[in-house]
Amino acid sequence: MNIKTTIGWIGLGRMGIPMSKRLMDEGYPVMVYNRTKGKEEAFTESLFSISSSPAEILKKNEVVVVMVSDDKAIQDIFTGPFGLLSTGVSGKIIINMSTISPDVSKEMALLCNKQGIHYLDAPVSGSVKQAETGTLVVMAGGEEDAFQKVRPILNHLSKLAIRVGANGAGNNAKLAVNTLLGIMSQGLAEVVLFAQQNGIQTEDLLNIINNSAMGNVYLKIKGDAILNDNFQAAFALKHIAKDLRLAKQSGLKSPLGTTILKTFQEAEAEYGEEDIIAVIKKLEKE
Ligand code: NA7
Repeated sequence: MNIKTTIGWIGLGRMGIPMSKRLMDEGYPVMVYNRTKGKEEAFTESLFSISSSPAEILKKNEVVVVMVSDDKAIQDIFTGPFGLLSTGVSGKIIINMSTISPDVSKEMALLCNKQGIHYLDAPVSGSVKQAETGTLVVMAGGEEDAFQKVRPILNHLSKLAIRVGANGAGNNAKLAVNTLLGIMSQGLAEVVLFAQQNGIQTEDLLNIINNSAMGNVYLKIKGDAILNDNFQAAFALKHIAKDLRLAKQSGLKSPLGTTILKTFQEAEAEYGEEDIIAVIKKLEKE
């Protein structure tokens, strides 16, 4: 796809801002829309314009990327008044990068296809830092042709963009990946607390884990967060609770999956806005 492809970007949250910025920095003209006004003040780039509705975004751009929080947000943006599907235009490509339920994704894909719009579900693995550095992992569901057309755009956002099947497959792959994220987060929190109870310094335990065969980037980052008492959300705990609920709807009923869903749901009211690893504060109270 030509470098001059115009991109409409919907959703200027923690992920949407750095991701859309990257495309502007790559020379794409980007038109942005966010439900709450003022978020666009984050941009100093010249190649952007502001839109007042998803409908206008679709009319004026070839490719539209949607990066919002959940199923409800997607339904509002696609089927609400002045939503994407209120326009009647065809031939465009919509890339839905939000983590939502595979069922809602398939429903939106069907509505888009009826209108001659190509729909790709393309959620990402990675957080704000990976969004800023273009090192996310994109897992896409939808037509191969549409995927190949937008691949140059996805390549600017990610270190790996992979098509895993038809519509909904990207969402299911994301739910699998995030279930592992939840399991690893709760696992790390549990062993840190266990070691503390037995008089082992957290720093020592993390040093051991990081230098063992189990050491990995994720455990290092979250271990550092625990050590520094830094629970500012890179990936909000409320989002993992949402993803695990979606995984359950998609059929996840394994022992660990069931356990972490319960933990994160219980933690959500108090720590939902904090980082996923704030689960340690909930477990500490038990
Ligand atoms: P954030 O930072 O919580 O941002 C959420 C975005 O979604 C933000 O732009 C919201 O607009 C938008 N939103 C939420 N509800 C709606 C509705 N009903 N209509 C329109 N727009 C809405 O999330 P992240 O950027 O961290 O994460 C985005 C996705 O990536 C999510 O699926 C994660 O699981 C992974 P607002 O500014 O509130 O008006």
